[in-house]
Amino acid sequence: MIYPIPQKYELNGKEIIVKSVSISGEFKEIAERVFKDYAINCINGLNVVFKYENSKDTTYCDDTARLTDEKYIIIVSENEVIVKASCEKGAFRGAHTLAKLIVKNELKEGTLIDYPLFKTRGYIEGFYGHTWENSKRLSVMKLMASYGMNTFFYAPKDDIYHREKWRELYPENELTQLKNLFDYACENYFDFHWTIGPGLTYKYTSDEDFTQLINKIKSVYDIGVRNFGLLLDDIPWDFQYEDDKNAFDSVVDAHIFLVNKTYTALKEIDSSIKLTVCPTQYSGNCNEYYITKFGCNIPADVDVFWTGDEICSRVITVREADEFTYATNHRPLYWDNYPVNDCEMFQEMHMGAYIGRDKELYKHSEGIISNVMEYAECSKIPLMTVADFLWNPIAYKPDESLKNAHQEILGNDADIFALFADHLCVSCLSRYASSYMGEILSKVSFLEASDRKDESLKLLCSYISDMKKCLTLISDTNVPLFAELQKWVRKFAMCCDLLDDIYTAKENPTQENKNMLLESLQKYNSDGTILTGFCLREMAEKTIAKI
Ligand code: LTM
Repeated sequence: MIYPIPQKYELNGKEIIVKSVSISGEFKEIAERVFKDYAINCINGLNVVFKYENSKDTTYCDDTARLTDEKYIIIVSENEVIVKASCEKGAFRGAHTLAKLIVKNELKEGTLIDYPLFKTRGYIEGFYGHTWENSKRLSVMKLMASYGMNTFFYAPKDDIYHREKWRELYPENELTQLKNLFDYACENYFDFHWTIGPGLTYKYTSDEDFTQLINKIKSVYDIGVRNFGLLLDDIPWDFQYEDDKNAFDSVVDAHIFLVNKTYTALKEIDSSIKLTVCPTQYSGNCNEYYITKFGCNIPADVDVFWTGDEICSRVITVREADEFTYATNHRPLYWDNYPVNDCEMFQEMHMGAYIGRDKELYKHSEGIISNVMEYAECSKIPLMTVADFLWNPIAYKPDESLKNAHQEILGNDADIFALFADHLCVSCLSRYASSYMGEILSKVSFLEASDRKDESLKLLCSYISDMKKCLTLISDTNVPLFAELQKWVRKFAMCCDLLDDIYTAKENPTQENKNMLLESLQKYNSDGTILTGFCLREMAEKTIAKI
């Protein structure tokens, strides 16, 4: 199977082995660019025609009752493949799918019809912590484009020009970097949203502040950006200035005033500008005074960010989405705080599959924007699962999507890496980690309790040996993913030591081995990095108690 899973996959005929292709048609250039990334030879091979077709077939989705520019159709016959799309975006998506089919040797005669279900599918660099280097930004964007995402929000809390020094224009060098990123987004058919968070020091009654805000936005407009975000999250709930206190009844009135004024000013600059806002209350029950008043008093075409019933929500439901829409006159655009692991979550590594979001949300929201971790390489893994869900939530299977994500990044090492990844999934989505380890350790205990000590030790020994192979793999800091995971790798090494000592104490339950195990358990527990679930500690404690 290829990911994201296409909507209508009827390639059931004769298998077609492709060694190289010859591309023609209106979208030839786009297709060749995409195929190059998959190392597919584009000379003298199977005829592939990328055809422009503007019809209901290539533009309309029954499932969403919406027009889309991302739909494509692939028709495969023995001597030819035809990819039909109504515009470049659709052709780009079709090229990725066809390339994946070819690379995975999954091309067969038949027809594939595909389109995304969620309209807005993307991620936001919106965390506290080290901002991503531009090279990382490009690398994540390229990958996510190949997984069908279409939206990026630039909102790093630690970019001083985004928040702290919002009044200051970007220095030339930084603006050039931003332009490079914007251009790259365009090449990859991403909607690029640049955002500003002035709320820490903004004076709502100050004309000068407003002029500076618009000037700053205008400076980014001048490099080509047309989508902007005004982020009022994580700012004081009180007014900072006496004049503001006297001018507005409450903070929400000041925010409504600012959003409307900004909206009007931006539309005067260019009516095509899109504005998204993040209110100061961005989670909750949807019936609170702030959010209802805020939503009902800003223009209908301004998108409103919402993180769900909590800042980091375990589940997001259709019912809550509808309540938000009812209360605010806006369908929520989810700022989903997963996989982000900043602030209090800094000891966790969020690499589990995306779960807990209603499949039908695509009919009840503007879309989902996933807030990433400061670890760009690590973020790629959960982000691929987010992308799979957003493209086709109906067919989405979290475990399979995660497995594919591991394969995408780790290739042949994916299975061994999974032994480490088993522990990296404690997050707001789920408090449980180490499900595979849990299975093994409970089998070990069962065999031991059934007086099958040899079998029990054998199983434990084989698991420890696999864990050590995994440790060798992930200790290679030349691999960017593993370099980012250092803190968790160190704890994984302690976990392997602890398992070793459990084994030794079980095999030879002497006082000396008991003490060694106690020491290693204390060492493991004193490191705050979050790794394994309770099963490991439980086994260590029970082993100690028995001696
Ligand atoms: O969620 C929002 C709207 N704002 C901040 C984020 O910047 C931050 O990354 C997350 C997670 O800590 N929480 C927030 O409140």
